[in-house]
This record gives sequence, structure tokens and C-alpha cells, in this order.
Amino acid sequence: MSFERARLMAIVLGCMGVVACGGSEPAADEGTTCEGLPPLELKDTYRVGFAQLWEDHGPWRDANTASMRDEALARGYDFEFDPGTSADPAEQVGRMQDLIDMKVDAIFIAPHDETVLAPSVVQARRACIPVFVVDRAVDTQIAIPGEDYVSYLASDFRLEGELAAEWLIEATGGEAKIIELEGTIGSSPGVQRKQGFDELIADEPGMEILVSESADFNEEKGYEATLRLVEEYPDANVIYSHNDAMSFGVITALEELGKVPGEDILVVSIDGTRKAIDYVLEGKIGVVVECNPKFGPVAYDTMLDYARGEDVPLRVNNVDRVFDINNAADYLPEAY
Ligand code: GYE
Repeated sequence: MSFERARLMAIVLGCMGVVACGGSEPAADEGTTCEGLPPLELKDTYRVGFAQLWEDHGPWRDANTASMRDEALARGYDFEFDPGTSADPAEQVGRMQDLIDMKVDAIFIAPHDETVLAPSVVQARRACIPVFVVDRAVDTQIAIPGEDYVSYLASDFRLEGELAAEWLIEATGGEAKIIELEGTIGSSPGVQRKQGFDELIADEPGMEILVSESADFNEEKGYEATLRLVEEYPDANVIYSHNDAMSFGVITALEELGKVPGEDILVVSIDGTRKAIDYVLEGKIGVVVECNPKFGPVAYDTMLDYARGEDVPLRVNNVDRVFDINNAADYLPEAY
């Protein structure tokens, strides 16, 4: 069923929307409704669905999708994936509904918005499809870990913020005036990368965050914000950008303003894309804290552990590294 049809049905049934309908409406597979975590049969092959969030499809997102797809195909699974068309979270709700209607064996979701997508996770669980949340978190008040979804696999975003701050404190001797470009408002990496970084910086008397605002994990917005904020805060000598895409915009803007990135302004970034690592090697970016997008192997291993009836942790952490001029070249062959 398409999202539009699902919504129409919701209206016809007199519900508040697709979400509120979940409880009363029969699951896609008429009759079967699961109250707790749905079981998953141990089989040779699976039909897995991936509901990726939609954004500007920078290198991180592309590497993330490629890893989920390539690993599924390498294992001989069917991979159901619709790239989506809009950053409106309701569109991703529609793609989740499509996967539920297809009755795939398991769903992997990277939710664009913690709250809007959480009822879709509950909906899938009711339709007896085990869900694994990857990359960004869902609202655990609505979708309960261990009840509505099996596990949440992701980087420790707070730690990434802390690692960025630690590197910066060391590199500047604890003296810096910082412009912070945050990720998407309300997204778990946006929120937690800020928390981890801000907390460590707050203990350093010589370090000050002059301004902190969202540029939505987006290159163009990172570019525009930098042009404006560097003029507004001429004392700034550091830009902490929550992801590489925004950092690309930062570098373009700084060069346009006649500033030398790495000399006039030190750029701190997160992700580990090839382009950002090249910038590290050229001295334009000081540090890139890794956020590994290659979830495929751990995602399907976790699914298999679940099918085997093993205890699956509610949270699986990716381990991330820190790249600066000292080790960036070694990482380059792995960069994406
Ligand atoms: O850092 C960024 C992407 O959700 C952790 O999303 C992910 C972030 C990643 O836009 O580049």
C-alpha cells in the first residue's frame, strides 16, 4: 500500500493518521499481529528491506547505502530499497509502509527524524516484522527498544564530539574562539555531537564557543553559514562542523573570503570521507573524527544472531577513529 493510500484508509477509518491507526487497524498481513518482538526464522536467505533517510546523498549516505546493499547481495539476500525523493520525514514513513506491505523478513531503518519515524517501527513490529534501527536513533518513548525493535546499531555520537574537542584542546593549547555548525536539529548525531564537544570545551577557560547554529548536515548550508558567521565573528579561529559535507562548504566559503583554512581558521570535522581526508593531507582540515558508515556486515550478523535465538544487545556500537596529518594517509585506501 502506498503512503497516500495508507493515509486515506486512516482518514476513512476515522483515525488521527496512519500512526494512530496502528493499534486498531489490522496489520498488512490480515490476522497476524505481534505484541512483542516478532520471531525470525533461521534460513539460508532473507528478503531484507532498508528504509534509508533521504538527504542530499553525500558520500557518507551513499557509502552507507552501498554497504547495506553490497553486503546483502554478497550473502545472497534480496534487498528491497527505494531511495526516496524528499527530505520530508512523511515520505520515509510511506517507504516504511511499503516495506511492511511487502512483508519483508526484516527491516533496517535509518530514521530521518527520531519522533516522526518511531510509530512506523511500532507498525512494523505489529505486522510481525523484526526491525533493526541503524545510524540515527528513534524516539524510545514511542518505539521501545527490545519490544518494538531488536537493536540499535550506531556510532557513539557523543564520543565523536568529545574526540573532536580533545583533539582541538591539544592542538590549540586550550585557546580557541569557535564557530560551531550543528547537524540537523533533532537528529541524534546533531544533538549528541554538540553535547560531547560543548561539555569538554566548557571546562577549558581559554576556549569559547562564539556561536552555534544548525547547517543541517548540508554542504550548501554550511557554505552560506560560514560566509555570514565569519564576517559576524571576525575573532573566530576555529570552525567545528558536525559532518564532512558541511565542512566542504566551510572550505569553499573560507577560500572565497580570502582566508587560508588550516592557517587563519582551523577546521574540525566528523565522518571520514575521501575528500575530507584529502583536505587533511593538504592541511585545510585539522582533524576528521571517523563516523563509520559501513554497517552492512554488523547489521546482518546481528540479524542472524537474533534468528539463532542468541542474546542480541539493545545497542551495538561502531568503533570510530581519529584522523589528522599523522595518520590520514594510512586510512586513505579505506576512505569513501
Ligand atoms: O555524519 C552525516 C550524515 O547520521 C551519522 O548523517 C550520520 C550523519 C553523518 O549526513 O554525514
